[in-house]
Amino acid sequence: MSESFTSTKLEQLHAFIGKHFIYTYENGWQYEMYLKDERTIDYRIHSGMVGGRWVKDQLAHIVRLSDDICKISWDEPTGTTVSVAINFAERQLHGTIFFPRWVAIDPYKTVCFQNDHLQSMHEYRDAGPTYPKLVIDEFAQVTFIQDCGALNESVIACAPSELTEDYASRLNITPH
Ligand code: FER
Repeated sequence: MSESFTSTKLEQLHAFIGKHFIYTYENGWQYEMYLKDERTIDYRIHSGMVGGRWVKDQLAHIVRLSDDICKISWDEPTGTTVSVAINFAERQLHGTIFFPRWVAIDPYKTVCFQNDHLQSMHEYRDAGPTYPKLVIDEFAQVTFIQDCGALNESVIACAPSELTEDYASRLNITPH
């Protein structure tokens, strides 16, 4: 199969770029993601094992699977790897998260504004232990979707705990 057939073209991602959405995994973990451009995501984690963590400018692989479905995959500075497929039409998502052992043992070490702590995340990652990994394989319900346009730095701009009550209730975010 030719490369041009299997790879997603930039114009096929236009429908997805700028999307800002909130979702809750069946295990109760609540996440917020913003597709900032065709290679970049910002996100906040509202509850769950690493609730409170937030990240800007994570490099990601974003592909189109259908007009309504895209898949986003990335490798964190912590060594956690994530792949998320989102069906915007049915407001359903499936995420697979591969946590290195050190994150499973001490999840709070990753709870921060990661951009300010990239060096320590890399040090933790390299110190391990990495194995056995903790694999989380969960469906989620998407509870909120809006379009914010590309490269909007105001979408994910503060810690989950710093959101105003108004904003949290408009976005249907459950305080943790
Ligand atoms: C997600 C699942 C996991 C997600 C992010 C993560 C933004 C990241 C976890 C981590 O870095 O510990 O759906 O979406």
